[in-house]
Amino acid sequence: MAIEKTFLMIKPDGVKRQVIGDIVNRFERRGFELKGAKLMVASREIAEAHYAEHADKPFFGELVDFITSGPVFAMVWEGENVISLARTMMGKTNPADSQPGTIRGDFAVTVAENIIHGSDSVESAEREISLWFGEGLA
Ligand code: DAT
Ligand code: MG
Repeated sequence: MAIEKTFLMIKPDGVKRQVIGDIVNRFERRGFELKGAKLMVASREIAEAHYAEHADKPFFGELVDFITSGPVFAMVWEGENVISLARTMMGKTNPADSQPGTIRGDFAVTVAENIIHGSDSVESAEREISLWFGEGLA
């Protein structure tokens, strides 16, 4: 285990549902530190780069449409083992499989609108932080 940084993003459904505060609060209470955050509408270019690993999937077009459909709340969090612990706190990709008490288990019911993104490895965290924030984090 190590001190890590991860990229988390509240998707347009989460921003519309007004659960930014609740979600930020969960990570603060767990003991993680917020290192950067911004509300922004993602360009198609950044959305396609972010989800490049899914470019061949049948849902890719809808995924990019959805992520660019309204503001997202992009964040960088730091802490011990934060990459994997944040994924546990988020719940499964499909909210139907997510336990109550997880973010997706509490706020979502369909995979297409599952409230939050979180990096899945050290490599993807580094790539995503640099894609969304560039340099200059606290
Ligand atoms: P995760 O977001 O848990 O890392 P992923 O990387 O497999 O999951 O997929 C990225 C996003 O794509 C996911 O959050 C929601 C969407 N998605 C995944 N599988 C899907 C499917 N079968 N139908 C529609 N959207 C899907
Ligand atoms: Mg993923």
